[in-house]
Amino acid sequence: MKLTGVELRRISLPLVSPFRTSFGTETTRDALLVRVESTEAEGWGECVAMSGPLYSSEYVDGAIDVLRRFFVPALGAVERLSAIDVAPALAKFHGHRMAKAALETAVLDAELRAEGRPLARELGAVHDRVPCGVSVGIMNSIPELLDAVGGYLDEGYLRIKLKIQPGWDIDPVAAVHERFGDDILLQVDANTAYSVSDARHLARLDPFNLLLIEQPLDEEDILGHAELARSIKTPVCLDESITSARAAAAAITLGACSIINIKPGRVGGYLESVRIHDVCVAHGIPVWCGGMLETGLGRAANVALAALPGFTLPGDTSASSRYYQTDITTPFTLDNGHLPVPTTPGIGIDPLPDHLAAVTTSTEWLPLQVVGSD
Ligand code: NPQ
Ligand code: MG
Repeated sequence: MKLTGVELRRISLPLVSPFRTSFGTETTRDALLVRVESTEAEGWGECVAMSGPLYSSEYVDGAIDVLRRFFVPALGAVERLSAIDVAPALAKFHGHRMAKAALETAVLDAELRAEGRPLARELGAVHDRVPCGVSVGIMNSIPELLDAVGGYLDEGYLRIKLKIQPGWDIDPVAAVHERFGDDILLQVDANTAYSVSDARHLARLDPFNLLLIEQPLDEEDILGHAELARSIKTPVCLDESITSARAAAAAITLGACSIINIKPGRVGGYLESVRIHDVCVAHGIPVWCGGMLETGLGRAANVALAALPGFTLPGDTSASSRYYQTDITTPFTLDNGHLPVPTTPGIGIDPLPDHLAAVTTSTEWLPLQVVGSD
């Protein structure tokens, strides 16, 4: 197919409650949606960058700029474009994986819609529903945390992830462990808040049989994670550090992690996500699908990925209601702790026009040259 234009649409969705992590507190999700139009079909991709460079170096205004000035013109010049051509066409541009992922996903969605093929089957999914966990933010008090965790368990979530940081780690984990026992699947995520010199402190999490500790150290500190992994019992899982299949292979080989969280935005898209999945399966490394507070568009695609056979741990693929009162799509709802894998062509879901219009803060249309066919 040939792209005929790309729309960059900013939306602002209020969160049901503030979400606090070691890098800050978010009260609204300011996201970027990419819609491609082609000679064959339209397609959607969600850019998971935050409005500020807090989780990673990418941020929404930067993503818009690099898409407008470099990525969209580069793809616009390709006469016969398929999703597999997107990453090679953009390879000369360094970084900006979240922006690349959004554009590749939109092209993939358009291509699959045109061919009538669902994303899950394209990626190699083997399940029709996926088990779901939930990420629980840092709270003001332990009673408040216990209430929140109890509520999520009542809703059916199959795994709890507690956000931690220095000063909010051992005590909240001990309290959740004491209240809900050893039967719940419990893990923690530090979003890079510690350093290797905290190893002895983090070893105090050992008694709680956590599934894993996610990204305790700086994203570039692979050797630090390897050292930490040798000195604590809790398995180390990497998130921010894993930016590609090559990075995954290196981290595994160096002993920096025994579990990997795959987020398609962080690694440049769903096609690279499958490669990471394959590397991990070959090494016997369990994977799970992370979350970036996606709307229904990004969530649908994540659920398709999470249905691949190597995704053996519940992901952060929570119900829409975990984050949003009103989503821009038909909401994803939990059924016995699971979300259904979409079965219709492409990502398998469409924005609801009224809902989308209500949360849109700006749109920009980037027309592409269509060469005459005579
Ligand atoms: C993580 N996600 O695994 C992240 C990080 C994160 C579900 O814990 C706005 C947009 C706020 C993206 C907060 C979960 C966010 C965000 C946290 C991503 O590390
Ligand atoms: Mg994380």
